[in-house]
Amino acid sequence: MAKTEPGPHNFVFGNYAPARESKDHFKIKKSYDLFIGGKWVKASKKFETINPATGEVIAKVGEAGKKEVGQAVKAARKAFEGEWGQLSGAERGKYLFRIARLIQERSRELAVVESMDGGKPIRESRDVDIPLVAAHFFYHAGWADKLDYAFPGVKPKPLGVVGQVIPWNFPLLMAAWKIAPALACGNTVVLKPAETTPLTVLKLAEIFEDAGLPPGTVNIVTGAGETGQALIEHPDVDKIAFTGSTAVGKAIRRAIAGTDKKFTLELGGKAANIVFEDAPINEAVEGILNGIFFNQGHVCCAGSRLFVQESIADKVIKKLKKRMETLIVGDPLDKNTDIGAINSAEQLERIKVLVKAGEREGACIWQPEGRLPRKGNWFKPTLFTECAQSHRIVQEEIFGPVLAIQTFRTPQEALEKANNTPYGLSGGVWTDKGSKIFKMTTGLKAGVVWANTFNKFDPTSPFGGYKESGIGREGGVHGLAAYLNF
Ligand code: TAP
Repeated sequence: MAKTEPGPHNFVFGNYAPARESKDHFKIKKSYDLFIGGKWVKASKKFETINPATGEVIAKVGEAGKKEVGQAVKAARKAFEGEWGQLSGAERGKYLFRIARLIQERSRELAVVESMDGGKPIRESRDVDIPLVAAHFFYHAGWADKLDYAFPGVKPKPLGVVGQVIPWNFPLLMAAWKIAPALACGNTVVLKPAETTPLTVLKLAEIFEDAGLPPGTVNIVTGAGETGQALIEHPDVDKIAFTGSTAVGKAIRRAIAGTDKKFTLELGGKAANIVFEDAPINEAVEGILNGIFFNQGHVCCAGSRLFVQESIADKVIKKLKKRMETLIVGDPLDKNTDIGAINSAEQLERIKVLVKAGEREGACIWQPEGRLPRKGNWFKPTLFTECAQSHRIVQEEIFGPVLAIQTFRTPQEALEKANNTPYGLSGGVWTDKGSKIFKMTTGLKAGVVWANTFNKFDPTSPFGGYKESGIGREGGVHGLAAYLNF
């Protein structure tokens, strides 16, 4: 394919005609209220949610204060002690199946809104996020009437009202990870989505209405950090389920210390992706790209530290650069796009600060040629070589499309370097040898380790971290246990 000049809105190598997903098959309202007790309740204040690819306002959204959070918790308590709490597991399962099917019916709409509000490429929201959202509801629907079999010999009981706070990188998927198991286990929910990505969760509330979910079973309070804090601190919340940064996770632990609230915290990460000389190199290169550039690197388990065996380092880095030159950065709604917009101006600034620190500390930066779109928040796919263990770009979570590369000679050296981080969420190993896979996966201090693949998710599989990456697991039977009293 001929190399062409990059166009004004695309960072393109090759003659790709735009293939834009249409926005005319659904409606986004100009303004959204809070979803409390099965009704849309006006908030005293509103804030704007912005398309990070264009800078345009998409809609206004309610900002819940302490009073509205209190109303939501009250509605959730009423539903727990009333209609929802009295349903059998089989009846709860029917609601979850209905919600899963409605998500599938509205999947195109949900995918487009997710890409507009958050900036991720439509290929990802269409092929990864939304199918997994439906899968989480289907999976947990199946458990709702089988909890006695999941935990034989103990009659598990729901916890009560669950307060859930989620981040902006997988807005609807994180909501599904939290709401589906909570409901399957018989709890009721108050959920706060992230300030920059409230829209798909509000659309999920419309789906709850369409499914006839009893009022108050799930309540959605949009807002910023203060809204999350009001929910965490509310005395009538029985459990906190939080996904977000380690700093806020620590603040939450301090806030609930001395209470009998249960909690799970899914926090940050700095995963090591380890490539041995006997790995299938081309596949590993694709896995490295997927590991760090999926969702612009806004992924808690992103393979942001690459460890390559010294003997193949030059070859792997050369192939990586060649492949990075073909990545298309641009319009999230274009089906050709590989890397979309950075979620917010604030996050873009954080990425820039850490990348500058990498250069200042002596690492060697490389980015492909090309021009970024003029409007919106963008960052080129970036790699650093000559990294040291002490560099900030190796130690701190960048949460952007930035890869820090180091080399190693022996498996032991790779393990020592990989585990030298405060985080312990995920990791990856690329090798042809099964025995090496076992050695590395058992030696890595991480909750999830992929072998010869990366960033694969499934509702049946527990997910969560060690050390500063969090406490507790979500998904699978382990995830159910976190929503039950024994
Ligand atoms: P945070 O800034 O921690 O925000 C997460 C959520 O908490 C948002 O809804 C946020 O509201 C809210 N929040 C902020 N301050 C709060 C407070 N004091 N009390 C209660 N809630 C508060 O994280 P983020 O920047 O949105 O997300 C990125 C982080 O999430 C990364 O570190 C990433 O690794 C982590 N993450 C982890 C996982 C798992 S499974 N481990 C998955 C995805 C993301 P606002 O949005 O309004 O600030």
